[in-house]
Formats: sequence, C-alpha cells, structure tokens
Amino acid sequence: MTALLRQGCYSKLWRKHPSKTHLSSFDHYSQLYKESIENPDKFFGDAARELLSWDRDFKTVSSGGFEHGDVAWFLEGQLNASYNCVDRHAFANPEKIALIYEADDAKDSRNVTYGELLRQVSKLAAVLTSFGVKKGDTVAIYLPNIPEAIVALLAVTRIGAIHSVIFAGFSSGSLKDRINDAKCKVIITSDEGRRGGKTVYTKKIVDDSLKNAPSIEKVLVFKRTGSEIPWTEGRDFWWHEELDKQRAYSPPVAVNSEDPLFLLYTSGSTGSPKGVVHSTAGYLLGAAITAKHVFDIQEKDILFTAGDVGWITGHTYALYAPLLLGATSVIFEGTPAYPNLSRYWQIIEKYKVTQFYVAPTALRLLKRGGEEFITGHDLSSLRTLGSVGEPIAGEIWEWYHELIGNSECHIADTYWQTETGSHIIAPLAGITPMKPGSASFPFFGIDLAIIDPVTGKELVGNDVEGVLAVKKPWPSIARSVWGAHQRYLDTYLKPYPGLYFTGDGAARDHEGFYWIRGRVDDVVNVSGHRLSTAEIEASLIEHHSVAESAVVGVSDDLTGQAVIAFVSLKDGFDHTQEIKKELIMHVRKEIGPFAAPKTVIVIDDLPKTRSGKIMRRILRKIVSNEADSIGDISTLNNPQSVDQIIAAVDIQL
Ligand code: 6R9
Repeated sequence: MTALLRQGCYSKLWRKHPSKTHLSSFDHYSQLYKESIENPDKFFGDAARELLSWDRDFKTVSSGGFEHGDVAWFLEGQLNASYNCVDRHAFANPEKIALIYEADDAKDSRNVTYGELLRQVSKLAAVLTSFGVKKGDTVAIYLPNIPEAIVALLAVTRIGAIHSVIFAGFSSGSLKDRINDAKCKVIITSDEGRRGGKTVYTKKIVDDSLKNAPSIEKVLVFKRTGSEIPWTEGRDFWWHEELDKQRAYSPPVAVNSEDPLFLLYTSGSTGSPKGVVHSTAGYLLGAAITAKHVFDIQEKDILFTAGDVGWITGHTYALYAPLLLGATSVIFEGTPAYPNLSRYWQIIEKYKVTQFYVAPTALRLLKRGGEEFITGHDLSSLRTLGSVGEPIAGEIWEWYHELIGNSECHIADTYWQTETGSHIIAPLAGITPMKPGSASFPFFGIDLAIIDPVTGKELVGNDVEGVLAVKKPWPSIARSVWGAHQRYLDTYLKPYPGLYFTGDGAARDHEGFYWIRGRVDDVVNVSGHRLSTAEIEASLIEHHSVAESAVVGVSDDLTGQAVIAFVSLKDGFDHTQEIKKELIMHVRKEIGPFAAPKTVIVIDDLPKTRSGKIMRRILRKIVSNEADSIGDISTLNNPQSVDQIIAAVDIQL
C-alpha cells in the first residue's frame, strides 16, 4: 500500500471519507478480496444473507461454471425483487424518499416515498395480473426516464414476470424486433416524453412497432404530457384508470434464485442484438454489494445516476442498487445541456447529491462548455464521483476531480458490462488509491486473467497487456441469451474455454492496476452507447441505393468514438450529398438517432479478402490517418481499392 502511494496515486483525496467507509483500509479490501476468491461460497453466502431478504433460505451457494455454461447461485433459495427494493424499507420508514424525480422542465419535479412506491408498485402489479401476465411472462417497457419507469420494472418483478426495457430512443423497427424476440405479452409506455425541451413520441412509435408484433395483447399508457395520441380501443389502456381500480397492496410472488429477473438487449459483434438474461438473486446481490462498497453508499445517501433506465447503468445503479440499500435515487428525465450546461450541477446542489454517476461523454461536453457553468454551484455534498461506459481520459478525470469534486471526492472509474450485471473492476470509494484513467482493481469475487490473444494463454504477473477474461463465475454474471443459449456459449465462453471473455483489451501495470483499452471486436462505443457495426451495416443495406456497406468506429473528441459508414452504391445511383444525408436519416429512423453515422463515405469497392470478408481493419486505419501503417494488403482480392479509398476519404471526410 505505501508503495502504491509513493507512485503518484491520489491518497490525499479521501478527506470526505475516513470515519465513514464500510471498510477500514486498502489492506482490509485486499484481505477480503483474497477471501472472496479463495472461498467465494462463504463470502457471497454471508453477503447474500446480509444484503437480501429471503422468503426461503438457500442451501447451495454456487454450482456450475464457465466450462458448461451452467452457472447458478443461491440454489433452493426464494425471494422477490420488489419486496427487497421496496416493501422492507416501506415498512421500516414509509416517509423516506425513494425517488427524486427531476423532470425535464424542473417545475414538474416531485418526490416518491418508499410508502408511495409500495402502493404504486402493488397497484401496477395487480393491473398486470388482471391483464393475464403470469410468472415467467415477458413484459416490454418503453418509457421515458420517469418514476413510472421504476414503478413498471418493479411491478413486473413483483409478480415474477420478466422485464425487457427498450430505451425510448430506439426506433419502432428496433422496438418491434426486441418485442418479437422475447414474445412480450404486454407493453408499458407513455403518451409522450420530454427530453431536452423536445417531445418524444413514445406512443406513436409503439403503435408503429405493433403493426408487426403480434404477441402484444395489451398496451398500458402512462399520461405524461396529456397530448392527443392515437388509441386502439380494447388494446390500449390508461395507466391511471387501471391503477385506480386496484388495491394499494398486493403480495409479492416469491421466485427461485435462478428465475430470470430481466432481459436487456445489447449489441454484439455479429448479427441481431442479444437479449442478455439476468438471474434474480445473483443480479440483486451484485447490484447491492458493488454500490455499497464502490460508491460507499450509506443509508442517508442520495445517488444520482445520470444514465437512462433503458440501459444497464440505469437498471443497476438508478434502480436496483440504491433501492436495495434503502437509499434515495435521483431520476432525471432530461439532458445535461438543457436548459443550459449547468443542469447537472443545479440538480446536485438542489438535492444535496452525495454520489454522482455519469459517462465521460457527458463530462467532455460539460468541460468544453467552460467553467462559468460550474462556478457558483454548491457541490459540497458530493463524496463519490462515478464514471462508466468508456475509458475516462486523464484530463477529463483531473477536471472532474478538481472542478466538480473540489479535489476531495473519490473518483470511481467503474468497468463493467450489460453482461456482468454490476461493476467488476472499480476502486472502492475512500479505500482504493486512484490513478486517473485506470479502473484500478477487481471487485470481490472477480478473478481476472489477461490473455495473450494469439496463444490463448494467460499472461501472469504485472506489466502485461492482452484481452480481458474472468476465471471464475460471480453472482451477477448473465446466465444466458434469451432463446439462444448457444449464442451465449459461443460469444462469451467458447473463445477461451473455461473463462468468461469480456471482448475488451486490457493491461495490468507494474503495480497491478488495470487499464481498459476498449473493445477488440466490432463493437463501437458512441457517447457510452454500445453499437454493433454489423447492425448498422444491415440497416444501410436495406436502403434501396446501397450495394454494400462497412461501418467502423473512429475516435472522436466529443463522443469517444464516432461511426463512419463506407458504402458502395447500386448502378443508377449517383454519389450526391443528398444520398449521404438520406442514408444518415435512414439509420436514425431504422435503429435510433444515437446510431446515425457521423459521416457516410461513398466508394466504388470495399477492400475484401479472397473469401469475400470485408477488411474493416484497413478502413479503420485509413480514417484514423494511419494509412502508412496499413500493413500487408496482399491477401486482398482487390488491393487497388485501397488507394481509391484513401483518395475518397481525403475528399469526403
Ligand atoms: C456499463 C456499460 C460495456 C462496454 C465494455 C467496455 C466499455 C464500460 C468502462 C468501459 C473503459 C470503463 N466500458 N465501462 N471502458 N472504462 N470504466 O457501459 O455496459 O453498455 O454493456 O458496455 O463499455 O468496452 O465492454 P455496456
């Protein structure tokens, strides 16, 4: 430890913590970490009994493994997620605020107590039952980031059903695909949403998607704006009318530990999005135990996770973790730039937020906006500042630490994925020394391996770099891909048999700190949103003018990475600005605005191997101005395409 401090780690910055943290020191972490790896059943068995309430105790802490893809935790145990998040706190302290809703227009903001949350969740659970939803059924949720989204997820879990949240920025086509894949019976939406002063037409988008989604029997609509919306009698129902018919208490349904809690679709390197399946007990434990230690959450804390509930960060750290721990969660409907770049700081000041959690992409935007938007805001309530979704550059880290954290907050750079359910590499607030840009050390129970991608062998010791894998199962690792377990095995467990493969490159430095280098597969990270190049290519090809397409990510100052699309056009289509604009609009419409290419580059021919594989590596080099290090192109079927592409990029980028 002392050695670490001498190496320029930020030990002096724990001023806000010393007497309060759950652990006493970094040595304490090291000792518990060792125990968690050597005897995970003891460590997680104790933690599960401490942090969760059980209807029936478990006997077998863990079974199965990565070899056969049959990981299971807390067998024989039974519990209910909404009981754990709501009831037990509502009984103890009904007036405590569970959710602070900061509306897009601050005037519409309101609070929800644990007592009120229990009533709302109970009523909605009863409505869902009256709609015929039963344990194990899937319910789609397409809502803005409002308290009703939290109520909806919890109500689904209360009756043992499985939620599948689709981020309300996805197009009707993407929504339809996700509904069909999971065969959802019911969808919960709103008339409209408000974001950054703009209207989001949620109900219209849902209606469009339902033209081709026959599994949906009923649509429940929360009235958010009160605008006129299309209505289908017999299929559509108002949230307020249906909830009014139900009693304000309904009993939770106990489920088995391994029963699925939810699906969340995420992009992979190939094909259509995958519905990642999380189990109930293991996921809940992962959420609670990571937030407790990484963010140092205490009972009175107010956590503001700026991510939308439509993504994993919103699931785990806006909903499950803070509510499992009985803390207060700020649910923010808007954007960091509306009505101006002070919005986050106003919220932190107004509610005395203690933990703030956001993606570096937002921080880059805010840093660029200038200090005048920060000055004058009292941010002294903050203790922990979290970062998630992409690597945080040193200069952004320093800015976050000094300007937002007044050089005394802990920065928690948290590395994890939709699949890992909760943080797997992250510092513990007030405990772990920090190095700007490093997510630091593994969380309890996470046994990491850096693998040489060529030999497939583990690289032991420090000062190594390769791809990141995990050697042992932990409670919140995803259990499957919905309806495609083989895909789960192929994607995560087959590349390095016996290990979970993250898809990220990583290094371990001379002191054992981990540094995430980014994806090694065809996944692009734009503003913290995970996108599959294959999905964007498939969408471009659907356009009548496109013959072929290849999509790559390039680094971008503001969004981390940006999408560049190369297309060749069919005969009869001219290479014009209009067609490029049309293609960008096409992807916006087909997938969602966040997936739209920043630039479309029209070329005659894509670089391909003799077997017809598009060499995206070459395109990536060209757009990154590294054409001189393209390397061997002799395996290309059309090596002459390279010079043509370099010329096209020169003119068009
Ligand atoms: C939580 C979330 C996962 C991918 C992951 C990695 C990148 C996440 C990071 C990070 C560097 C961090 N990522 N956290 N890279 N430092 N602290 O973002 O889940 O949307 O599934 O994305 O995001 O590449 O593989 P998800």
